[in-house]
Amino acid sequence: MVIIMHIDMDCFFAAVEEKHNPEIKGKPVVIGADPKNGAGRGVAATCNYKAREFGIHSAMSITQAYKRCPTAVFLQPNFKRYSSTSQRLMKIFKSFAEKTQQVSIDELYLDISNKVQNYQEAKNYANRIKKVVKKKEQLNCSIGIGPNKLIAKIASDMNKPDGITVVPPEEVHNFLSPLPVRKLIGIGPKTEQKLATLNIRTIEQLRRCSKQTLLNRFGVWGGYMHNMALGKGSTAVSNYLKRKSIGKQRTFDEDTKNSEDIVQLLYTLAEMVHAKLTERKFYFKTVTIVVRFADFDTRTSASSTHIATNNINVIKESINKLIHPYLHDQRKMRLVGVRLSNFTQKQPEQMLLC
Ligand code: TTP
Ligand code: MG
Repeated sequence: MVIIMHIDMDCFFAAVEEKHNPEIKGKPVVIGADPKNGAGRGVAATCNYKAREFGIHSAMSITQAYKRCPTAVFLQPNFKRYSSTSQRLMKIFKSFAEKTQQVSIDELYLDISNKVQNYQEAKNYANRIKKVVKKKEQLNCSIGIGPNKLIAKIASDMNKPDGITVVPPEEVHNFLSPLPVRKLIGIGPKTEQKLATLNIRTIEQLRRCSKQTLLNRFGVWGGYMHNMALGKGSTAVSNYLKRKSIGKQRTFDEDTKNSEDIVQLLYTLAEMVHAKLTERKFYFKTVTIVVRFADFDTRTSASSTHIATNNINVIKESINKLIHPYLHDQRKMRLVGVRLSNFTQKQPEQMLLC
């Protein structure tokens, strides 16, 4: 039986600050830009749960946060501190499973299939991990456990802070049904709005919608969303994707403004990066092109897909779209490049999902 765990630290930056300044404990704490008595610019990176009671949240403008709670403790981020804490935490977490995958500074997946026999044992295992983290780092985390990464990730967010949420396979549908579609990975405000026009607001409504309707409306992404609504997701927990990008660039023999030559070279570079991609069995989401003009002015432009792919045509279509504005520039080009990034490694079962 596959059992996946997702761990996410609670109000990470704020919790680290509270640990370092015990005198601010219990007060609302906001980490982010300087509010300058209400005239500041920038946003809140995060805030502790006390500050959340005032309606403050990540990415809110710092002036708005200040308005909601002027007496909060406002601190500028100390990234070095967060990064060293994160490194120590990850070391602890990684001692609990052979297969782990860190996804951000404060979260990671663990494949604990070979550590526990069932979901009850998984819950006990989660409690053990939480205890060690509390003892060694005096920090809280929340843990989600499920049959794949999608379910584990949604679950870890359900009982924050300091919670554990266990979703065995037989409970996946009931667990997902009442949740808003936004809980699914990749569904942001735009897709949410489009789904609302089809009267789809909950994951149950998304599941009940015919896959064909979603395919017609959203293309491959629609099919993928439907699979998520059914609770299907990846079980690949791997740190293997160390490489962040695969890129190639070439300088023209002579600076040029000839669109055909430019696109032709970009296509050749696309073939080259694609060969490397398939060699590594990677799937990408982001294509970036680099353009350097004769005066050395260098520009990059990127586009991303919702779903990771290894299709060369996607690279070429992105090139066509991204290069277009540069072809109208008066200047000649000296160099072009193509870069792929945002990698995943899909399992064969997931490829069938799309
Ligand atoms: P999150 O895990 O999203 O948030 P959190 O840990 O602060 O709170 P929660 O208890 O809900 O998990 O992000 C981890 C850290 O990343 C967060 O402490 C600060 C940083 N961050 C930003 O800098 N900007 C952002 O918009 C978000 C969401 C997070
Ligand atoms: Mg967190």
